[in-house]
Amino acid sequence: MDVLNQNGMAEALCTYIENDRPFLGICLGLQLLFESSEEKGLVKGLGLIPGVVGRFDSSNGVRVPHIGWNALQITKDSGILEDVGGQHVYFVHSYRAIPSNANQEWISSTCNYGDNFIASVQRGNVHAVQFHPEKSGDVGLSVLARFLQSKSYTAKKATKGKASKLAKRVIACLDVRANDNGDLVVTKGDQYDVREHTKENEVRNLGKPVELARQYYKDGADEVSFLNITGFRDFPLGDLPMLEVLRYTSENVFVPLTVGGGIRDFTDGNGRHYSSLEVASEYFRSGADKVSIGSDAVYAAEAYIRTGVKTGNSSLEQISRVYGNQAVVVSIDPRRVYVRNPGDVEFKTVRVANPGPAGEEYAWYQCTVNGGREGRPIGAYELAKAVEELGAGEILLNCIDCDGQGKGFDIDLIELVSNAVTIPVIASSGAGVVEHFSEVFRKTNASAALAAGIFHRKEVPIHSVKEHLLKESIEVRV
Ligand code: 1PR
Repeated sequence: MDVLNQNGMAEALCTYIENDRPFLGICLGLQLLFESSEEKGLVKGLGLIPGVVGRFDSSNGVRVPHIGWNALQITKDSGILEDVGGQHVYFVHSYRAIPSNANQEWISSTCNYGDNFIASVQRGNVHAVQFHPEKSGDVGLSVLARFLQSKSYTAKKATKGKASKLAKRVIACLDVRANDNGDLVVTKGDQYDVREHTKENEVRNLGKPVELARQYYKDGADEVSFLNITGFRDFPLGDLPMLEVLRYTSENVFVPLTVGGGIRDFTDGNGRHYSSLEVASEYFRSGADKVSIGSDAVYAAEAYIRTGVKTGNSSLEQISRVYGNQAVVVSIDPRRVYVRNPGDVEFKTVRVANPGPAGEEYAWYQCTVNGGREGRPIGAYELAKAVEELGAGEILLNCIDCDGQGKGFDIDLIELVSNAVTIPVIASSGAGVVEHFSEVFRKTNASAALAAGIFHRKEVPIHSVKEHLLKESIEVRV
């Protein structure tokens, strides 16, 4: 709104909309049509629709940000949402507008997430949607196509979809790094070891990142993550192929893309300083929807716990301040450490389902940096709570012990962390069969489950995972 006001666009937009010219607002583009928003204090909007945009209330049990796929409840036919009733579309936001008598005439669909909120509005040729059609797969593309056809809309009877909860997400993860010839390849480790155990000891090569991402999109992945696993030692903006991977992928993949690896402040060989915000901005401009921070988030959490001070300078704080919490994922790489008694360590422990090698009944989960190479004096539980306070919008929870083992997710760890925070948690590491996905969703509060090896090796297709979850009455996007 500041920018629109400064350059005179706010007034021009109001005139444009009042003249019923074709308009499609997306996400903030819907929110700015309202009178005001509580985000960053009370900010005045364009004031075309009565109502105040407020934050979701996490005290009624929902995780904020609202990230993921929900079905729409169509309340009137707006032309562009034809056939969309009951289908899942992708949302990512912490603030929303609430239906009221005063704004009722505008509402074309609502969605339920803790409470009922406005998912789309329409009057004449003016449309706005809270969800992201550009990230909602074929359903979203059809919404955009209908808007672009720009015929005059004649009201038809609205199709009502059935009530829907937030769907559980299935995410395909591509660990990417340069192989010994300098080509960017998708690789996959066993407990983070990505080298073949052969004489040549080469980096395991499981395919090309852009092609695989496209395939997973077609197969029904709800999200695709790229982790530049050697980003911690190379300067990511020097890694132009990674930016190209994002650019090419986003031309054909219309679900959210996350990119991680090496996001931190950096000074190059010529003494030029790059802030982590600049690094992240380049990723966003190249097509990423979220960035994922690993090592740098561990250092930031350690400093925050030690001093109790939020400096505002960590990568986590810098990026979430500008792009919003929902754009910042913290990727945790913990390793299980067994102990006999909870009092043996200063970190939060869990009673483990399977005792340790010497019969230990408890474990804590030690965070690591630099791709698991260095253990740090902080537990996954403590880290998760600290990064939520510093501005993380989501946690990608790996587990070095389970990575690549195909024996199932670490339920103890995922339960521990997902109960510690109110932001969404993505369970990662260890998926081997479809039943592991239903297990993690039944036994923990994870919002999404991520897998790599089983998809790359074509052992379990994504659609089989979804079919299984549906059979188990777990809501997913189909
Ligand atoms: O520390 O900010 O530079 O970020 C580095 C990022 O790279 C982190 O997100 C870290 O998790 C990741 N990473 C670093 N080294 C490795 C490695 O494997 N040697 N990959 C690595 C982590 C773990 C998962 C994996 C799941 C599922 N990969 O993302 O995809 O464990 O695997 P599975 O289904 O095959 O079991 P920074």
